[in-house]
Amino acid sequence: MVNPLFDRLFARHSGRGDPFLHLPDGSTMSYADFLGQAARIAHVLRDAGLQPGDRVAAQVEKSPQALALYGACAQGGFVFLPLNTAYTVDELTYFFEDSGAALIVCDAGQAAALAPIADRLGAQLETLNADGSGSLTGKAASRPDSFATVPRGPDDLAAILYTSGTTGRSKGAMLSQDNLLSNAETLADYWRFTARDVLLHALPIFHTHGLFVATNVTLVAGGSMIFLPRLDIDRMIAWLPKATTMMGVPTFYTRLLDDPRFTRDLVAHMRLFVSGSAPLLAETHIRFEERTGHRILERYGMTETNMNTSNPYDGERRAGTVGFPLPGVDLKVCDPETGAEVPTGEVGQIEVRGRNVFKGYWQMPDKTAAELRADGFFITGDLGIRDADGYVTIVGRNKDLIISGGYNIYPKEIELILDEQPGVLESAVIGVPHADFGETVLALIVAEPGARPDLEAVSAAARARLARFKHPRRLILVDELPRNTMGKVQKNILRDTYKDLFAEA
Ligand code: MCA
Ligand code: AMP
Repeated sequence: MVNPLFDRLFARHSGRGDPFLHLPDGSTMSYADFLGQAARIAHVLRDAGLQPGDRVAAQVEKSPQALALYGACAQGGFVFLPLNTAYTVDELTYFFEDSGAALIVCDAGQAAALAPIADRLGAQLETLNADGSGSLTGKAASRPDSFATVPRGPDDLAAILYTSGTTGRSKGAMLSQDNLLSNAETLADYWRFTARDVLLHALPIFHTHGLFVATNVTLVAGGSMIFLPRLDIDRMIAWLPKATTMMGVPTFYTRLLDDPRFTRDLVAHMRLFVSGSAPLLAETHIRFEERTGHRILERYGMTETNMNTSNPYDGERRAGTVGFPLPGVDLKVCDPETGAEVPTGEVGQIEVRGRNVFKGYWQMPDKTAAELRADGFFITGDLGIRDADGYVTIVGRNKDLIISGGYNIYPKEIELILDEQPGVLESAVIGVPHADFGETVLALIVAEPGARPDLEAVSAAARARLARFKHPRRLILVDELPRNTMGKVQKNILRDTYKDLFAEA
């Protein structure tokens, strides 16, 4: 075994002429063609002088070629660094610089804006567009369709995924080959994936859910994916008859339920629906079962840990819970202050340990030490309860985090920008219930004495620097922020005050 991740996920499918990807235009891409494309791209990367361990940062639209870039990185021993397509140039600059990316791959439309940054950082730049064209695939076209796989060990890094931090500075989660592979194998087994499975894939491929959960599980099982560029209900409904399984964030399920064409008959043949990345309301779970007869299987994970818990395949999928720790995952519910385990049925902070748990934050030893205990337990920042039957329920967060449509948003990053604006004394950014996205961003602004900040200008400043999904839906001027005796802003009071603002569809 020279390169466990590549050998077990990709190489074992070499020569297979049957479909790996079913594409929106009705065409398919076979495993053999996909692996050929990955090998050609691996040649381009190596010929560009990249060494094993170098970071390849990619902000590209979802396409078979974008997925082949992931395969190329695995085969060539490069560290894949996928980036949300919504990130602004400001946000990207930080990721490129922090990771020391050797190569940046972006859409041609972004190249002019990113080229000077790549130059300054000494990184190379290639383009890859939504339709698969671009300089990367252009160069790859003339390269051989096989590549001598670069040897790698289980502890070598396969990917870095940035997650936002409570201080406003994003942290690069270092994921090893074994982190990814062990979790994919566990999930494929737990959820009974086989080569006959056809997964309806409409998630983005720059986060754990769409890339590592959906794609790696399919690769382990040798199944295929209906590869849609994004959530598009018309297309989902058209393709569901050809699928056996689907994965999505809760918004996928609420939007499907809102469509009268989503009927019991349409999905009678389906084997499995999986939800995660954000809490699935028990009400959605129940509505889904009433409509379709299927019980959604909810699981719980993090960028740093891949998947930690899952409802059972055969046993009861209990609404509102995230199920049991997966095989090979140790899970404790602990007192946040002392770290001691709390009794069954009591709320505590969830800690997890296992082969799935990451290697730490890229070049941030202090942050790693603060969250990853010496005995291997990772402090998730999620608050949960384990009941007498062993089911885990997430009841809240010990971290200031908003999850909107499955995307994580750390208020601090937004508050830092709002606080800099003329006339703003301070701000508090909170998540409030939202009918479509689960939660959305609301900003409360306190003016400097005597000042009248221009809220539209304040909002424009945030828009210029932050990805669209992080923009506050509304800014509200308030006289002061509620504080406790320690002077800390009581966001729970604010969340309660504004809870009904966006709750109705
Ligand atoms: C798009 N917009 C959003 C979001 N997505 N705003 C807030 N939150 C979002 N999630 C913006 C758009 O830019 C647009 O702005 C406006 O909202 C409406 O867009 P719409 O067409 O409704 O959005 P969409 O394209 O349909 O996308 C919604 C979505 C998408 C399908 C929920 O965000 C999505 O695919 N989310 C999945 C995220 C995901 O994969 N998370 C997994 C992270 P404008 O109108 O101004 O143009 S991995 C993870 O969390 C862990 C590890 C785990 O457990 O999985
Ligand atoms: P991320 O930083 O994108 O990896 O998001 C991880 C966070 O998403 C976790 O720490 C949880 O707070 C949340 N999360 C993921 N899955 C679930 C779920 N099924 N229920 C509730 N929260 C979830």
